[in-house]
Amino acid sequence: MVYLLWKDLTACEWITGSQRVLTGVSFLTFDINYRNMVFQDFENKFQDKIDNEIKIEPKDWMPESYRKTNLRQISQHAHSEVVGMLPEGNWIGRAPSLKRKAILLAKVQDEAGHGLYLYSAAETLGMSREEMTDDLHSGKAKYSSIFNYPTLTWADIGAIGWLVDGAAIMNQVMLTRTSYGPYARAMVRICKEESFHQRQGFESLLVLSKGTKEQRTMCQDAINRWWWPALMMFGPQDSESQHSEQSMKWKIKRKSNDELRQNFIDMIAEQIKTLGMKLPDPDLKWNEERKHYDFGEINWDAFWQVVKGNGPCNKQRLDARRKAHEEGQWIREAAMAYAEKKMKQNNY
Ligand code: BYC
Repeated sequence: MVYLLWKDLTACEWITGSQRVLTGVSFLTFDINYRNMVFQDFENKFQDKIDNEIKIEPKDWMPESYRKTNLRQISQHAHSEVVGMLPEGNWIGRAPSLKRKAILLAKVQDEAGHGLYLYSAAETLGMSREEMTDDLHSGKAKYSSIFNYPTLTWADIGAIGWLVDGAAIMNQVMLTRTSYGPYARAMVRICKEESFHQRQGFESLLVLSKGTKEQRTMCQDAINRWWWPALMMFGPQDSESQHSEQSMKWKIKRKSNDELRQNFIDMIAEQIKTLGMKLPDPDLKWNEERKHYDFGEINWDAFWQVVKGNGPCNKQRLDARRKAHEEGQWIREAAMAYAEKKMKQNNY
């Protein structure tokens, strides 16, 4: 475009016989200024759309860093759904009744579906599913810290449903209004399914909380172990969150990490009363002035250790994903061969 303009300008000056000659240096300045002007114009229009709640769609112009931020977040989110199947899948064969087994199977299948919608949304930003999978397996891409803890007893499955899916919904409801269209639309269905997941988790713990002494102890123990990791799901404190400010400006995120964490604590601190259990935080206390619960210090060192790959199950989780991928190679090949055969039959 700039080249054409330069050509037009010289042609025009030649035609009008202008004596003015643009030197190499002035052309360069012109070129840079022109590019900045065009870019600024695109960027202003882009931000106007966001400010006016118009969704950004795959073929729309977007700043490269907006594309990268969405790609990073959506693919991490997809990986979390897929890795998140592992701790729960661990209990499918050991669920205490047929009813619980059927519910758990359905839930784990839902998570696989969420992963697929999200990978598809991320692909619209120009990265293939294969590349995203490779990034997960090589450790380059992150997934939620929460899935690096073991599921030691049946009560952990209830605690995951209630606390982990509960934290996920708190975050994801705002994502149904995120500025990137394909991500927002994927989140609508995901949220509907997640709210069923949370309720089934709570109901499962409610049964345990009304059960035998051993069942009540098991329920409390699971809550003790999942509480702090669930709070870490919302990410680092706002003061340490490197992406929040820009993501809020672009309305990728609509609430900050700390705001969502506080909303979650306020909700759970009330719900636990129905269970007759305790949250493992001696500093948890209603603050009448703030109209929120105060809570204790989160162990951020432990959080960053897990994020960096040193949590209790990081290695196990990635090994399981790599193995599943290798063992699924023949299925991918068979699906490709079938698709090629069909295309030939239909003369494509
Ligand atoms: N774990 O600047 P920040 C589910 C990283 S699955 C690991 O605040 P951002 C379910 C962060 O990536 C639910 N890493 O980042 C499935 C960044 O590092 P990079 C999963 C974390 O993106 C199965 C750095 O720390 N939900 O529900 O503005 C069964 C600085 O953070 C974590 C989603 O993925 C973490 N917890 O905000 C059951 C929701 N927190 O990337 C349930 C979508 C932060 O620069 N994601 N980091 O290397 C988000 O909303 C945001 O990405 C976050 C972080 C709020 C998580």
